[in-house]
Amino acid sequence: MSITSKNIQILDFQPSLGSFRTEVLMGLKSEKKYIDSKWLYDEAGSALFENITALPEYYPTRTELSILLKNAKEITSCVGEQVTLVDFGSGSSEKVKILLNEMKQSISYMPVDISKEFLLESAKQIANENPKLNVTAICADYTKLPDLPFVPGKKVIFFPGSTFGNFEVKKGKEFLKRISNMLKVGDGLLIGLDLKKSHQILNRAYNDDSGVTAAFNLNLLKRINRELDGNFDITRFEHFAFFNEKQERVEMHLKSLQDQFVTIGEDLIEFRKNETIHTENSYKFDLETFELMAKNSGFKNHSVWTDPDSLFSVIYLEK
Ligand code: AVJ
Repeated sequence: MSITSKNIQILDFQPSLGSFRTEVLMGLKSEKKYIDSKWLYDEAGSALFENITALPEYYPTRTELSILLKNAKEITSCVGEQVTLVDFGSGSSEKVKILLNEMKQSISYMPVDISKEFLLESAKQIANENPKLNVTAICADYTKLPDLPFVPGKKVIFFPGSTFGNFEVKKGKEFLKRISNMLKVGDGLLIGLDLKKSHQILNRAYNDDSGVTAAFNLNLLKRINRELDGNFDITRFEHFAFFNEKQERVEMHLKSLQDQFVTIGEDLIEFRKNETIHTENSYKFDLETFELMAKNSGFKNHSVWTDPDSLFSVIYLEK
């Protein structure tokens, strides 16, 4: 489906309800229960994530914004001004606005997000605010996107927020290779990565006092109830997040508070007390390791910007 109006075009590859059901049941029937973190982002989940980004404990968003703001001129001079910016996981598009502000030339913008309502709202707003900008909103799971629409000229993929950290190491390497294959020589990837730091800061960031992260995690069960005819009693599950030192990642789980059965449509799922559903990984990086990974995926030069406390980094990689 493709709707056209003024300077905005919409391409809809939203994952089907069937694929949500299939993945959920597969994950809940496996030995170690898991559900991929992309399913956290329905409309309610995306709104809850926006609330997370404003929490005092959740340093990544404000730190990345400060890096982008402070270095906007330098970053856009690396990225170039006449480019198509492809924004993976665009959400509210707040971060890309900093770049678009610096890019005075007319360019085009392609936000890609799995959460349709959120995507359309922010894409329409950007299109209205920038009448000369060509906006193509793509509703899709960007890990499954086979290719991008053809655009003449330079393309830069913007992948902020350390969302790359959701990938397990092998998947992350595959993703970088795939991105690199989507790009021509001279195109680029501008990526935000969360850096390794004290466990205390990390644990606090995913266990905020006001319980917003818990609500974000538990919303996944509510979503299953709503969309897949589930009967999770969310008072019998609890948010559980911690830094896994060996794996270098924050893990988010939903822990069953008792032995119980849950039905999803016709399917019956058994939980033992303290058994968990693994709902997210959030890897924390050191720059040397990531730069090596990028080199091995076909990227050449890179520039790095960080904050004074080295909490977060923004990296421009050129193919
Ligand atoms: C949007 C995936 C980068 O991993 O920090 C925030 C999501 N999960 N709090 C992250 C999230 C719990 C976030 N990413």
